[in-house]
Amino acid sequence: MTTNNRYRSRALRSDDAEEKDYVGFATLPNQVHRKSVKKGFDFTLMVAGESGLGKSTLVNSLFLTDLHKDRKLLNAEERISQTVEITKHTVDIEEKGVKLKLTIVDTPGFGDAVDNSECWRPVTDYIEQQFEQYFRDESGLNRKNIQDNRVHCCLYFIPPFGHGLRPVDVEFMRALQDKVNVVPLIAKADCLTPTEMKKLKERVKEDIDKYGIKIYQFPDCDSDEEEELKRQDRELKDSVPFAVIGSNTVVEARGQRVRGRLYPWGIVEVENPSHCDFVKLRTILIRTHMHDLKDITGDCHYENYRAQCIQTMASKMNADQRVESPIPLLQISTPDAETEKLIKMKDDELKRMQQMLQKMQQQMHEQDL
Ligand SMILES: Nc1nc2c(ncn2[C@@H]2O[C@H](COP(=O)(O)OP(=O)(O)OP(=O)(O)O)[C@@H](O)[C@H]2O)c(=O)[nH]1
Ligand SMILES: [Mg+2]
Repeated sequence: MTTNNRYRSRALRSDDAEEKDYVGFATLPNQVHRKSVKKGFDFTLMVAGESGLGKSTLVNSLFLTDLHKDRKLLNAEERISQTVEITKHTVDIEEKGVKLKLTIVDTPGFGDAVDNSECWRPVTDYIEQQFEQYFRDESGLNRKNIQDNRVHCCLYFIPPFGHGLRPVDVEFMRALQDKVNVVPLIAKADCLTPTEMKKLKERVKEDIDKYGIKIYQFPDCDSDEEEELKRQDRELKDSVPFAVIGSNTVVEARGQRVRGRLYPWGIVEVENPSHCDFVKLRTILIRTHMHDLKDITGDCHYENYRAQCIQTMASKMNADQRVESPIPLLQISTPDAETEKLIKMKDDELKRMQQMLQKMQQQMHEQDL
């Protein structure tokens, strides 16, 4: 019997002695679980940052999990070329019966133009367009099958070559911070020694504080969690900004086929925790914090957008009676004098009938006595 069926049959049994005091609402989490598993999950991840930092390579490494399909992996790397426009890839993944619709939004890196001011604009515009679409759908007639394309997380790539954040990084992350969950990464971690990496991470963290950049904040672990879990949680948080390495080639290391980069002096393994934080990043994105990232997107970022939209619409409506809103509004007509008279007549009639009913009830009551 599957776990779900076991729960269901337990919920249906009512003659069980130990279930005497069991009304049944304890199965609510299982009901929710069943429903969400049936519906499936979705998650949208975006990458942004300077050109050539390995954004497209990393997202390919993140979700191509089958190391043995090396042909496919090699082809994937061959295919990766400079990203010239915002591209959306959607894949349906299934693991142990749980379906996930994963969308990756790859953005072209900045840096090629002489003037990089407002280089974040296409990215923030894209995020807002998804909010706008969701807002329209949510306010429309068919709210049941809304396609949710809102971006749940943006991985921002910081170059490994500098001494901290550059003004353009500060500006870019600030432009993103109120629209999406920003997770900062240090790209091409194989370019730095462990000591250099430690120093750069500290500088980046200092800069994030100094410039008041709001990055995604990991929720605190519950105080009654196991010590081991708390330790893992701390380790994850301490690793921010995550140092990552991307590769789509499979190489032979210590007798095993691993995803990595082959250099004349050795192999850099993408999934080796002593080489980079790739596994930690994948853990937070997929295993531990996907739901929280989605919650914050809906409850904070989208909610802010929605509130702003409604405010703008309201002030527009106040300013002039013509409604020019991003969504079609229902016209609420004010009743004219004739309609008001009719409503009043109906109200009076209703009142009279109620009084009559009360009288009849009273008479029946007196007869009974
Ligand atoms: N050393 C090193 N090179 C990498 C890494 N990841 C990617 N590269 C290489 O860097 C180059 C650029 O990679 P892309 O993934 O195209 O970079 P991108 O950020 O998508 O670039 P744009 O599309 O122009 O924004 C390629 O030659 C990759 O093989 C890494 O972790 N370390
Ligand atoms: Mg790219």
